[in-house]
Amino acid sequence: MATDTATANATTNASAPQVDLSRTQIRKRAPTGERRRSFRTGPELRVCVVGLGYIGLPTASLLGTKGCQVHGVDVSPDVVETINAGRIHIEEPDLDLLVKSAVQAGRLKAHHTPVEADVFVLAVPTPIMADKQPDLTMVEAAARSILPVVRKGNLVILESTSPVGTTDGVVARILREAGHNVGEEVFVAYCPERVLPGRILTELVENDRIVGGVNDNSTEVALEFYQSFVRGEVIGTDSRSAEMVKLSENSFRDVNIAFANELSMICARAGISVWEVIRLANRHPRVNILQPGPGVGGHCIAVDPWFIVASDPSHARLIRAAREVNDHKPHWVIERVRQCASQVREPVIACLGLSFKADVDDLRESPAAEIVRELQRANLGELLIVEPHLLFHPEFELTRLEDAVAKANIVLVLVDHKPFKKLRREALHEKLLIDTRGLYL
Ligand code: SAJ
Repeated sequence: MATDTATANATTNASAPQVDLSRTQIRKRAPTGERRRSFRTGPELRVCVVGLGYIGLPTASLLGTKGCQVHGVDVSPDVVETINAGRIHIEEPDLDLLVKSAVQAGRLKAHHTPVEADVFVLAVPTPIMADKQPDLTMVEAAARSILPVVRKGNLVILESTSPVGTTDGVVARILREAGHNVGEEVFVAYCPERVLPGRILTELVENDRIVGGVNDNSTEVALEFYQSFVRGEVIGTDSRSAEMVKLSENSFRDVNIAFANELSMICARAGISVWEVIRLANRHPRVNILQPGPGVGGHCIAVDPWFIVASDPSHARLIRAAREVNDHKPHWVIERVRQCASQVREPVIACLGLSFKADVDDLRESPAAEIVRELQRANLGELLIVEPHLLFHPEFELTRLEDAVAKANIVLVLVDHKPFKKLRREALHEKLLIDTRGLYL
């Protein structure tokens, strides 16, 4: 397809034609050959979900409760065992109930290897390497793992956040190389997940979804599958656009949080409350500034923008700058702690929160955890670490909120967890407060 080639060459050929935006409308035509099977969810549909993490497991259990026969695949023996026992290995509201009911109804089974199915959903991690280049080895491995069981008429969907070109250049390529007629006999599409950790089960069903096939047949088949269980609108496009949509969503948020974080550092230097400034600026009908924090964490927003930067470094200047601002923020916070610690004789620092955002137990890419680790190394005083979402952590010794605050002379707020909001303000009396979330204004 000429437009795709033009996009692929964009980094090396500045005069290459731009992406053809008129392709967003999908032509409705039935796949060639025999009448194909239905891809609507129900007892007839066999679904194989590869990767049972934060996206794969909720998806697998939801499809199980919709009556599909779901076979989940994970490389971890612990994960497989836990799920088959009807339990879960991650914290997410109501997921335990959903998994239990799907497993007990015999609709969800976990295993180490894929089996024959009608639909394959690949939901594996796509991290970045130390040099900020995407690591697609798990997508490749997932695509190769289904090769022995893929049959004519199957639909293969990639849900992992991926650089533009991955669905066609990795997943479809592997299937083609194995002799499959992709687009005519085996359908391949990209459908990015869009759920917010903490609200996964609601958003899995309610959010609009974007579905992009490697050709029109594939888009059409994938649309039918998602439309049968998603209440939001499911919109078709091509796979490269769908990949870029996902990266744009998270880069949009990263850039906007970077703006808030930059503002917070400028306001602090000027002796102005950034929270007051944002609250008042947001009274303008066309202004909506996000909230500053200790940095940006999680495995999505702090990672995905790098996929765009890696693909076109000369143009992705704003996206890169935003990443740098957000990555710098934890260091700025540590510097503030250092200044406070130098003002008291025996610093006792209560660090409130370790997770990457409020009301979750997830420490991945968490700026809060990064800051606490650095404070441990810097040895500025006694550290009392509070994380109400964890009972125990091998790396951090945890203290109760009230005890930590009572004993501390410096209180460092890193996460805006609900229990922290309930703290009596008098408890903070005569303590130095570094409130990176604006919790105790
Ligand atoms: N954050 C701020 N200030 C804000 C909002 C967020 O500092 O005003 C911080 C959070 O504390 C956290 C980070 O940003 O450290 C990311 O949190 P988040 O709640 O914005 O997003 P995630 O990473 O939990 O989920 C995002 C979502 N993407 C968007 O909102 C565009 C979600 O819909 C995606 O499905 C998910 O990434 C993903 O998997 O890509």
